[in-house]
Amino acid sequence: MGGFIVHRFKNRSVIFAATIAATATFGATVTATTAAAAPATPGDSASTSAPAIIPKPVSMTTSGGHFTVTRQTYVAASSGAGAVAQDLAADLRPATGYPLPVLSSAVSRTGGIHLSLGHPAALAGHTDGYQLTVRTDGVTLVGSDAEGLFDGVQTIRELLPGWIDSSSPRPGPWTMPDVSITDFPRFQYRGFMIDIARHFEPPSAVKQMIDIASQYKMNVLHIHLSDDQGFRVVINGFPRLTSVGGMGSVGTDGRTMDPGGYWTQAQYKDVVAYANAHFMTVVPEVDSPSHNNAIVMSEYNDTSNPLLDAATLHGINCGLVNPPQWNYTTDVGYSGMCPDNSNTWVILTHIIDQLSAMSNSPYYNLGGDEATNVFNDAQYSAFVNKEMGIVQAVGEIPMGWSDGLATVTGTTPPAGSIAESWIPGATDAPAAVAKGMKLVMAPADHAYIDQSYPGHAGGLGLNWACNQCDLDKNYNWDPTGFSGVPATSVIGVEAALWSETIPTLADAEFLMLPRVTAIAEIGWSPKADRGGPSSAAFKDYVQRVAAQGVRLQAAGYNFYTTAEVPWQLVGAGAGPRLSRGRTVSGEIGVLSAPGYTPGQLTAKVNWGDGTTSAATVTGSAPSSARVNGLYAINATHRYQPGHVTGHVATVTVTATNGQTTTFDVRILP
Ligand code: TNX
Repeated sequence: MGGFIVHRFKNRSVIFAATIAATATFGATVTATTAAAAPATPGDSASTSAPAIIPKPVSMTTSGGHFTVTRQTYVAASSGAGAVAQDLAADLRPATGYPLPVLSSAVSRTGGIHLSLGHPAALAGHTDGYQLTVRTDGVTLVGSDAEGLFDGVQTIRELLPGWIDSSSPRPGPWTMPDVSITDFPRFQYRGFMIDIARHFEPPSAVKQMIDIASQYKMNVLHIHLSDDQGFRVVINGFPRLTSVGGMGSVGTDGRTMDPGGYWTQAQYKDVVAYANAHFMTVVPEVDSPSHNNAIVMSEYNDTSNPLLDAATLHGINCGLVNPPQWNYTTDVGYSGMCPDNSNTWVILTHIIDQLSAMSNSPYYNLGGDEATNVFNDAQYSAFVNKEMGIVQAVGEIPMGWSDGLATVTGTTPPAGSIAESWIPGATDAPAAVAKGMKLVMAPADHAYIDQSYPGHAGGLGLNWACNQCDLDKNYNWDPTGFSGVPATSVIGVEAALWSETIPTLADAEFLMLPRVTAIAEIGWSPKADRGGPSSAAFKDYVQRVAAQGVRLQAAGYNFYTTAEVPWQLVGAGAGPRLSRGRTVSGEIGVLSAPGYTPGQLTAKVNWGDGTTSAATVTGSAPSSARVNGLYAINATHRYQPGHVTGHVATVTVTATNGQTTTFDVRILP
């Protein structure tokens, strides 16, 4: 069998090499790499004057003052804004500990956050936009629709201190700078793709990815549900798809295969509902006519299934391996279902019907990539043309990978169907334009967030499209900047997290963050001169990524502390109690210091009584593919009688690279 199988790197580097030759603008991937995360030149964090919002808003002005969320703050919702107002209150309650009641819009007291739907002139002609005004006496958010309102709420979260994303109370104060923001997306489709076929992820993990992606205003969750190594959602009438096809996954760490898993239909619907509540539509993908060994292996011997014709069942296999065998490596381009076997269409029709009925997107993704080892053009186009007809018959718009669906001679995608362009240089995009398709741009060297980081941190990531790939590579490109790709054809972008190398949620987060912020910004923010690591746009962006550090750490996410970002130190007081009215002892604060080890940090405390002493910084240091945790700051002090005035101490933390932060600790009697 080995002779037939095309190995990933061989296969894809051929495509890649051809792309480089064909694309004059395509340069070699060279990123400056620094061995360790070397955060920040001193003072970098302070130089961010505008609020650090990702994606960057269309327009934003600041006016000096600030609004503070307090125990008295309420959220007011006018008609149609209630659900998003509840989201906002729920987002802000855990860290603030405040009640944040949601009231009807009739409330006119000052000090509230007012949410409504409307059509301010500045949003004319735009969908999913919002206007946000923060003033000392209150906050007003107007959404052009509920999705715009939700996106405005994400901006409110980013205007607050990053500790707002903590699941337990933090001391605040919860101030937001006074701003006037008008904002709307550049592209309607801002996707995040997760592959749960190569490695299984449970619904809870995908919900966390929804939290992350929707926080940066992404609005499509594309789930790659099936591939050679696994089939991940129950299809009624075909229990073997999951009981057989769901069991394995790509083997890592010397294993032949890793454990698999699958979702019930109830779980799938629950994830769709969760995505819906976060204004993400779910695009299901079951890859065909190749990349489907899990389907073939499940159904090849499903002879007692009354829906299938047992006598001709072996005829579903058109793959290069016959009889079919499991292959849990990262090989591609060997499997295939036969277009002229009736069982193929019984199986696919049930899959398409059931997934379309359970999803909430106008699109059904039939895959269509990397099938040319198995099928000639006539066979391939006959297959996908028939399948696109089935997709249309259930009222969905066909979507698939552009290298096949658009590029192979003889395919006839209906006008307005969607091609996802993934070949570096977008050489697979012009064919889609010529066939009247719309484009989602995911050029692998920029938007495939499964590619390795510099130093292959943690052994994670493939490297066929972008070896040693740092954040500048994800950020510095433009979806309409490829030859033969007119802006009118592009509906959006997608960050694709393929999972061959990622067995755990923490590994997935590591590759996803902060990269997803780059693709989110490209999808949302106005076109900018994203020219390279030294461009003004990139320098501005990495400052704003730096401000995400405390936010991501407060939320407990794993992420890559790239040396391209000047990560900041941010502390918060812990509110220690005096014992016997005089002694402070134990934890006095927490510190976010992404990428720093405790040994790089020193802390001292000015106790407010004329004395200063050292504090300790403790916690788990960063390790391979894991960010460090928040650090605890501990100290002991005994006030002299008569010196316990005000009970406020000041902590200063200094890193070996000169970065520093200062925060107050309110000492409780
Ligand atoms: C290409 S993109 C693939 C996937 C792999 C990915 C790995 C595409 C349509 N096919 O099957 O998982 O590269 O980076």
